[in-house]
Amino acid sequence: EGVLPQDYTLIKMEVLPPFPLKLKALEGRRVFLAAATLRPETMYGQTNAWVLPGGKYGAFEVNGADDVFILTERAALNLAYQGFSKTPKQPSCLVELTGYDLIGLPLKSPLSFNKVIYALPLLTILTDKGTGIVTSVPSDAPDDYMALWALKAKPAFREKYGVRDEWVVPFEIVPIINIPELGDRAAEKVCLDLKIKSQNEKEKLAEAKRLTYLKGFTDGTMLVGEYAGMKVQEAKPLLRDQAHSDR
Ligand code: A2H
Repeated sequence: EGVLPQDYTLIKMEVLPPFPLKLKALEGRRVFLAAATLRPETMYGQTNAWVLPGGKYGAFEVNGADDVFILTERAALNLAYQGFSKTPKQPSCLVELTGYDLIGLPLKSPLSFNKVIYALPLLTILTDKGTGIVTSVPSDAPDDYMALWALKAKPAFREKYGVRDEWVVPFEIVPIINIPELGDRAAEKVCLDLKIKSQNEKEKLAEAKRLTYLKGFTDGTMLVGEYAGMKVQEAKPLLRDQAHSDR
C-alpha cells in the first residue's frame, strides 16, 4: 500500500494571489494545496484546510500543465511513481516549505460553499499519511469539528500560531448530509453524545469517526449540490470521478 491508497481522492485547493514572499518565485503559475480525502462527497462543507506547523512540505511541479502542488516530499515521490511528476519517477521541488509558511494562505476549493477558506494549524496531522494536507469538513469529520472548535474557543492558541480571527471565527458548520439518527451535523452530535472535550481523546474520537463514517456511508443522504436527494453511497463515486477528471 502506497502513501495514496486507491480510496483517496486528491482535492486541489488553489492558492489565491497575491502570494507571500516565500511563494513569490511561483507567481504566474497555478499553485494548489493538495489534500487527500476518503470523503469526496463532503467537499461542499469545507471550512478550512489543515497543515502541520512544523511539518516539511514542498512546492512540486506536476505533469503536463504549469500546475504546482504543495504537499509532503513523501507524497510527491509517490505521485511521481504514479506518473504525475514533470520528470518521471522524480519529484521536482521548486520551493521547500514548512507548515508555518502555509498558515493563513487563502484558498479556493472546488465545490466548497465557502468561496475562500484558509490554511490553519493542526498538531495531530501525520506526515506519513496522505499528502500531509487535510481538508476540513466539521459537519461530518469529528477530528475537524473538534479542531475547529478548539481554534475558535482559544484565542491564545490562534495567537501562538499567528492565526487571524477572520480566518476562523466567521466559519460555521455547513450542513451537507443528513443521517437519520445523527441529523445534518453528524460530527458535532457524535462528539457531544460521546462527551469528547478535546482533540487528544484519541479513543473516543476513533469511536466517533467509526460511527459517523459507517452511518454516513450506509444511511446518509446528500442535502446539497448536484446530487442533492441521492444516497451518499451513490453520490460518492460520482463526486470522486469528478475530482479525478479535474486533475
Ligand atoms: B478525511 P485513513 Cl468529512 N493526518 O477527509 C491526519 N489525518 C489525515 C491525513 C494526515 N496526514 N491525511 C488525511 N487525513 C484524514 C474528510 C473526512 C475524512 C470526513 C470524515 C472522515 C474522514 C474531511 N477531513 O476521515 O486513516 C482525512 O480526513 C476519517 C478517518 O487513511 C482523510 O479523509 O483512513 C482520512 O483522514 C484518511 O484516513
